[in-house]
Amino acid sequence: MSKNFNFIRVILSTKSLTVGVVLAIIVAGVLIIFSNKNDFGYSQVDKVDRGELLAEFEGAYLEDIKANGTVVEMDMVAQESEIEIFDGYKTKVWAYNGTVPGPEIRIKLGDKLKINFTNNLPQDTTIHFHGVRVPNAMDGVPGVTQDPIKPGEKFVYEFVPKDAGTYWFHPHVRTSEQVERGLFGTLIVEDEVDAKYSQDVMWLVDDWRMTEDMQVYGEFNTPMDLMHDGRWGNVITVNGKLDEVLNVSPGERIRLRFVNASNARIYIPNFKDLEAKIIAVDGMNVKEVFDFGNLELSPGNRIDIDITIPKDATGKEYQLYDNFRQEENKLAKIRVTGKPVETPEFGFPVNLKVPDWENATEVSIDKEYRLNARRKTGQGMGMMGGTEWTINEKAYPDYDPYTFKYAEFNTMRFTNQSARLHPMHLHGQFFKVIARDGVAVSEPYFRDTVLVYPNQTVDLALVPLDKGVWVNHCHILEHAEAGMVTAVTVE
Ligand SMILES: [Cu+2]
Repeated sequence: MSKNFNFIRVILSTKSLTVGVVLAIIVAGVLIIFSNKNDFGYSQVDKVDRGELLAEFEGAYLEDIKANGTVVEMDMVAQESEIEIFDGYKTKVWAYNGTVPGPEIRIKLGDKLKINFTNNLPQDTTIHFHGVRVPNAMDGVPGVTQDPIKPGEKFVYEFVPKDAGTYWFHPHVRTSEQVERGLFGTLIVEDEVDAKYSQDVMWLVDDWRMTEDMQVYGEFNTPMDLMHDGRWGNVITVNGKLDEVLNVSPGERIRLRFVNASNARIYIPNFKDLEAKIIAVDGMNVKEVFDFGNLELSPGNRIDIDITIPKDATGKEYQLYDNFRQEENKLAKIRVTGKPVETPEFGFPVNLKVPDWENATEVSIDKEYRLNARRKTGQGMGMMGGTEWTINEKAYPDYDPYTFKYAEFNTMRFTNQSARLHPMHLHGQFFKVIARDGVAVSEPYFRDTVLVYPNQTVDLALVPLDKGVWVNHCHILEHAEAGMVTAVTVE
């Protein structure tokens, strides 16, 4: 106390006027340095050169792709349909071309995909191609990139995907209802290496909330689902089946692709007694393969793995488990039969150009997204049950758009101020996680969806190469329906 008092007296003393002026200048300088912050309170001082980080990104993925001249054209109809999940029971669903999952579309890198789409649903709809870098007008977001497609109307989706990998598609209108009813399919853009695997197989994981007569529970966006982690089901299927089995021979080398099409359920898929390496995440090849079994598969995420079936495994079955929560779920299995076959020999299809960005946390945070919930005011207890999910205190369609700079090194932070899970998905871009709770992390891959745990911060870096307005939302579909959507403009 007395020291402070003396300090003030020194400044005020006329005899010490010069000292006072000098001190005042120093204090003002310090204040200026510490007030050099952006709207979110983070320092804007970059401790490393953004140009160097941008240079590290060079060649990580294509800015644009040259079409090879092949057009893969197909008709697709969204319609009411019936499928058999439980023996002897017809479950009413909404489906693309009558099946759940919908079509597994396989094209080659450089092919143009043309989908002549018809909406025969009783509601408006659109199709969003999750993770695919498409021209903005093909992104399927009503009110942002296109008008909703009305019942009975048609729309042509047409684009050349810029990246090989595992993708999927689903509606972006009343998504929590339309996806839960069965509207989704997969898009695999094949690279040359894919042909070398003995088998290349999709395992699409989904959960359903079913009634006792094996029908999709018809209340969506319930107050409970909105307050918590969305609609977790009571039935889990892989490729629409309760007991999906992949038959293999010993020695086969398999590419297995996982897609999580659930509204809200998160999985940690793993085989307990079969070694498998993760070779791709969210479509893109990783820089270094790593063990399968610890990575979350959140709604929207994809994981591709490379498995070699041991030569002495004839007669064995390998069970795929989910261990995200305490209970253990059995998902699907691999059954080994027959005589051993030759194992295809080739290196993992890694992308050595994925930047390390080891110093990325030395760059200031450009944009912050605070994720939170609030009671809905004004309208009382409506369909949303009174809970709204907000990004920066706004619930979609109210939002503050952010602008990211095209082809520059940008950073962003998700700050989860709630006690719930939020797998955040950014359309049209890939990003890299650089820190969690302020601690640098090294993920050797890009993503398009990242799970943000309760009260956690996740920092990302990205170099946007695709211009347009892209939504950025929670992939727990109930949270998105209740407002957890914003948009970024890349220009
Ligand atoms: Cu969420």
